[in-house]
Amino acid sequence: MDNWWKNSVVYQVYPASYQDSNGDGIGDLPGITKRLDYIKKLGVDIVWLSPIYKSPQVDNGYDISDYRAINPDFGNMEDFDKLLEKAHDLGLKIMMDLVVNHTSDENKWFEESRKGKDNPYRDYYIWRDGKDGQAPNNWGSFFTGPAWKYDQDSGQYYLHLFAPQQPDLNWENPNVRHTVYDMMNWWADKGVDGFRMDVISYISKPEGLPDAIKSKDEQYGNPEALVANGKREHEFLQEMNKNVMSKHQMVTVGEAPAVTTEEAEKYSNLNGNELNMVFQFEHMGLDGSKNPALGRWSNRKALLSDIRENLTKWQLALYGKAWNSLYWNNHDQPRVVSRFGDDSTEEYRVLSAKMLATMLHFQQGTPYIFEGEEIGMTNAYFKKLSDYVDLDSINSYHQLVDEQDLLDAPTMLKYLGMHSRDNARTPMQWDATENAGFSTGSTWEKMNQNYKEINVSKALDDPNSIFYYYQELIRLRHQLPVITDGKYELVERNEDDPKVYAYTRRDKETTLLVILNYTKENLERNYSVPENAKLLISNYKDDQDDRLRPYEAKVYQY
Ligand code: ISL
Ligand code: CA
Repeated sequence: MDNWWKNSVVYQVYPASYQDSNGDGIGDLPGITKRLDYIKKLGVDIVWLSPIYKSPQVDNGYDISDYRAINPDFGNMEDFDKLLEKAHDLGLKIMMDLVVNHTSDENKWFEESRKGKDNPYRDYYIWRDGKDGQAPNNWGSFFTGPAWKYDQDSGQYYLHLFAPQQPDLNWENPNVRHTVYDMMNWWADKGVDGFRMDVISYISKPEGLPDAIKSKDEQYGNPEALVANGKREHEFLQEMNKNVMSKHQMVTVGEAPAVTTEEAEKYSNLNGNELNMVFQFEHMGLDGSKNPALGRWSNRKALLSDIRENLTKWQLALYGKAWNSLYWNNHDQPRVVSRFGDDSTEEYRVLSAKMLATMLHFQQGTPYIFEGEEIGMTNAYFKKLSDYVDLDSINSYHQLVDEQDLLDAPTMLKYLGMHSRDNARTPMQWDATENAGFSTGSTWEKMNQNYKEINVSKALDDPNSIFYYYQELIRLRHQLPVITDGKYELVERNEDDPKVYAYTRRDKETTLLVILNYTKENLERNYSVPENAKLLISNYKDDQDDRLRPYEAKVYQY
């Protein structure tokens, strides 16, 4: 079917944290293969694998040293072929992560490139002379510090928007672009079904690489506004599409920080000459600090009014023009039940996880579920800095606490507990045995201590679990076209309600009415529900017309 991905649901696997098969404490491909039956049971259609390529793992595989080899910790190409074969036998598609804004500094292209100005690979990366003994411009890296690194031997600087070990590729160079397209075709010929494209909105850098705006007390300027959605962005993606996507049946999603709805209409336009959809980030920024110098580091709760306004904006803007992706979680984000829900009691954890799932899964777009979300895994809330392994968390701590003195240590630890990427990366909780059945060895990332209470085995034994609720949401999406195609509308006067979110989805035959209590309060609310409406799904066993119980979610069909 054309556009088969429109009523599909994607499940993201973070390979290092899914299932270890050989006791070295690191998840691997044979481990994932073994768990494909579980993923199939959930009912999803597509499995997105975070990077499995050869990599020194400075940024957990988002630093690739060989695009055509498997990271030895994860297995080898034969293991990958087996995984792909079993997935296809089960009717699951495999989506690979594609990280081509930058490579690892151990990639052979970069090793050549840094050999000198005359090397044929020099122009694969972004090298510049300094300015008055300083970096070429004032850009800061997204992982703290400057975005430029000086190379003694050649006397030039190279650009790295992320870690110094992640040099940015030069997309102005057609050889770079065609090398990337060849590599993508090689994977597609192998049988992979699509790509999730890492920070793809950053590949077209501005001419002249001008300074970024920066306030007096900031050490570096934030380059995001300059590098995102650049001048040649859409040209590059259309070229990629012609050279790769148009030749295969595949699904593509671009990770697109700083994307606006206007830009998304181009990236994921319905002509299909760029990408199928993009990940927008606006709803992920709603609980950031009010102080720009602190970025996302805060423990502020997002307001329902902000979430509702943002989701509604995207639903309306892209309708009939482009395609949304829907997500609460990924390997960079805190656990949604801890973030927008309530993990303070077992009852609230289960109710609020289902409420948030309902909010998202009845919207238009392709839903993404991050491993463990389907059992309501929570933030890890580590207590000590030494528990954290993510370079972004550790760098941010040192910058804000030690260098800039903007936060004291206990406050930053609290903020890490809310927003560190490690919260998403603690190993998958399979059962109540040691290390949650993830590994018999000592794990690369500390376990979340609550695995005896929250795990897959328990969820599968409980008919009221979050797992079966997600399974039902997926089943409904596959069954009811209105969830894929229906028009979204906010319920009248709902925009003023600070506690309840209510919307409809409608096609010629059917209307769905979604009503969600974002709070733990027992609310008096009377939403007019037609006589003939039937309750399609709810996180409570019975229905009460004029009340909304804590975190109640209900969907009527008429
Ligand atoms: O992780 C972040 C904070 O929540 C983001 O700023 C993140 O760096 C940004 O979304 C880009 O993420 C992607 O590229 C990074 C990699 O570290 C992330 O894991 C990846 O998802 C660099 O490749
Ligand atoms: Ca292993």
